Amino acid sequence: MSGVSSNFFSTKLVLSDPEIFQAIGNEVQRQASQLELIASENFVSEAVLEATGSVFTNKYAEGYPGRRYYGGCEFTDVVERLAIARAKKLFGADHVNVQPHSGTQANVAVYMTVLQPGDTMLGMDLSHGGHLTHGHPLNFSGKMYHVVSYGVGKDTEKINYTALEDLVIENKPKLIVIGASAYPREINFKLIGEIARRNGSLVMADIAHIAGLIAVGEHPSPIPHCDFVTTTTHKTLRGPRGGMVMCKQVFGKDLDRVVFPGNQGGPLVHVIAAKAVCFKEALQPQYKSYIQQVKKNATELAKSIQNSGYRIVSGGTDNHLILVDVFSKGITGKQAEIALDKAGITVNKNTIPFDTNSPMITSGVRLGTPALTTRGMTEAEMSIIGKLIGQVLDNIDSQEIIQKVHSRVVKLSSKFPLYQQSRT
Ligand code: DSN
Repeated sequence: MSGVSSNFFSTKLVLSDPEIFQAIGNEVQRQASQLELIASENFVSEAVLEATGSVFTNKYAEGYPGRRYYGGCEFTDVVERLAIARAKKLFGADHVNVQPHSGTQANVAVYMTVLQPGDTMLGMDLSHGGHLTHGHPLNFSGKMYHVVSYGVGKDTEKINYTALEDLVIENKPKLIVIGASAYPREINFKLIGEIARRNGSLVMADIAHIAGLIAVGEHPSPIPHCDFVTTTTHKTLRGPRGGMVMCKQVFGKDLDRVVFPGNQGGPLVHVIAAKAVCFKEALQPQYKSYIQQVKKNATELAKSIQNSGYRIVSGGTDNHLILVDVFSKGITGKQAEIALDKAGITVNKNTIPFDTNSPMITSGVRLGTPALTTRGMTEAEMSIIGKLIGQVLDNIDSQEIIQKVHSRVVKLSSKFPLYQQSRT
């Protein structure tokens, strides 16, 4: 049972929809018995789960607090105002919109606020750590705008700010997008802000991965330097699955109009309630200690994997994630992901800078520590997990070794229970 109460989830479903009840039960067990190292995932608190599953899912509330297109929004307004006020306090933002349904919707909202189709924007190449919505040719962003991509230096595997500025001077983008989904190093938002101002560009920081670190001062904040800051709320922030935009006051009205009615209809009020709960949690001192431990754990995990003989992209990490170059030892990211999955260690294959393999194969795997840190694991466990990862990667064709590692994974995870309390 790995520390999960069998009746943690509702007893209503078991009668009305046993198939979905079973799938949820299986997922609870999977999350509890495996080592979750996907850098963008986390385990929310029971309070966040409760708000997400609340009766606010029944409510239509198109509009904004005090200006709705539906009656009966008095408690919805309480929720949305609290979410906005807490987000402002957490990040020091001038203006906040908590309605975007996802990180992608948040980015769409900013682009539509300041760009016209065909305008030039600068974004980080996906294979260097960027995100699909930062201008990938298969994404709406790459189809709708003229995108110029920047990346990391070949020698350092860190963002090359000089090359980035050269691209800005050459292409005069209306918007510079800075932020990443697979970049283990600190981002110099101050310098990007200076580059943008020197060259007459606007700048948007997408902090989806590092929002939690920024909230507690464990990564420099983009707020003073960027016109817009977007984020998801479900990664290091440890809230419900959703998005948010923060911006300078001058863009607030236009941005709000783009989110609704421009892009979305009714907000997900139950999710906004859960966002408010997550922001309150992130304002507590325990959350800062949690994030500090996330970073220590990532550093230790990187060291342990390195000691097992694997190359860490850029030589280490400054945040919550690590990119491991497995292809330098002759295996692909896809093979590594499958073998680790069999051992109960969940990661995702990921391209590494200048990858020679396709995105479906890749030369690397991406690992992050937010979820395991939520479970209470510290450096001692990271050191063990790094060795277990090394054993699996060294023996991807040995079912015997993978099975042995799997037994150790089950034992280790059972010592760090997840969702112990029954809700019934
Ligand atoms: N898919 C997310 C991640 O895993 O980083 C980014 O949107």
